[in-house]
Amino acid sequence: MGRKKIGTTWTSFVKSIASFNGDLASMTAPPFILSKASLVEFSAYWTEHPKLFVAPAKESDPEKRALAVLKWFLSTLKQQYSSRNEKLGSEKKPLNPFLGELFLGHWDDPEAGKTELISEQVSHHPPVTAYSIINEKHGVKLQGYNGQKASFASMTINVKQVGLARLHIDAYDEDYLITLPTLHIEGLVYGTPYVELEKSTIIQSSSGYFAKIEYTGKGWVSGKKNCFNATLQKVGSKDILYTISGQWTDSFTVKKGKTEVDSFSHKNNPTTPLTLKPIEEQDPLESRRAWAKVAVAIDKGDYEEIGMEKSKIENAQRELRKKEKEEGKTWERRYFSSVEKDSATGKLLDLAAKYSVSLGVPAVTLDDPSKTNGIWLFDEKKYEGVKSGTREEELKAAVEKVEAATAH
Ligand code: HCR
Repeated sequence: MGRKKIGTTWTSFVKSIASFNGDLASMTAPPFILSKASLVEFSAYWTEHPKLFVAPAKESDPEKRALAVLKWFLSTLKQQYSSRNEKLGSEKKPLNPFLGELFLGHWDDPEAGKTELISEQVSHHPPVTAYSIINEKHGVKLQGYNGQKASFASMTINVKQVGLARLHIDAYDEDYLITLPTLHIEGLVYGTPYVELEKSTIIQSSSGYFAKIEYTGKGWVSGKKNCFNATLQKVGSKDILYTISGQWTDSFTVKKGKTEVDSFSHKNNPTTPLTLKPIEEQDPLESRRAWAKVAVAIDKGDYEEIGMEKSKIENAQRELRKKEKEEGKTWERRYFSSVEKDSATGKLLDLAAKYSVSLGVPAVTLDDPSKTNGIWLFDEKKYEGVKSGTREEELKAAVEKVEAATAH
């Protein structure tokens, strides 16, 4: 009886997404596939292995640094795309962050030291999350922003990511541009959704290294899912310096020619937990605190309560936007600013465009900024203002506005 009910609900859900408009936020899902985590939390997946995140800074040879960056990137894929799916086929729909929603925390690692995470929802329509992840001790900084464009075809949800990530290593004043993979949801028809990556992503370094990762899905020979092949090349040469292949959800090997020189397995590399403030000490705009009541309702599986609690947040946001429009104001992002041009990214894109063509890889271009409501950069001045307390009044006023709108 219960099984039939879930089956029926799932079928109507799949039917309903067949007509959705490409904005993931507009997709309504039954309570049993709702996740308690908001998309603003997903930025944390970049650094659940802080040791690998800072490893490039320890390499004095640029080729080894580029390889270390590639290894770290590959290690992040399991967290990004399957960590909510430990039991295969249990992917869930995340909560849609509201404008200004924050996810703040840090990782403490005996080797890497402290790595700080700042993630902020910088746009609601279209939904865009920006993040900054900094390890001061090793001078490694990652920043980026991303949104998603989705479509439904042949019983699957196809998701194109817009935006990019950029890693900076202070000691070598080196930048790495990382493009974001396209993905689709498998298992929809059977009620067992999981992510499969497709096509390719590239990592272009300012020092002239070019990594290409090709997602091959289910390997023809191995029959295993989530497979990939990656290569690292020096720009201007067709020689392949390293190849890496394996399963991004499990393990991979690094080869120089035919010789295995390194390997990585998730089994032997447990993740480092992110430290968050207890909910009662969090800022009211921090994700877990803001969505706490919705999370309780999701745990209970109470659709009505979920709807009611979500509506409180959504209506308050609508009211705020309306007021801002009337007053000719816009919501001040706490940590990020939108820029017309980002020259560091521009240089990397030029390099990547030049070499991708010679290597037969589709040219890498910056997504039209209108798709992400701008190009979003971490704003150090804003950050310093928060840390030093000089923006205290401004932040207090912003929180009061949200709280007043929610109380209505
Ligand atoms: C596609 C997805 C929402 C977007 C998620 C993104 C692309 C967000 C940015 C992160 O850095 C990387 C990332 C990882 C996630 O794997 C990806 C999500 C996977 C599923 C979710 C869909 C909206 C869920 C659809 C609902 C299913 C159950 C049918």
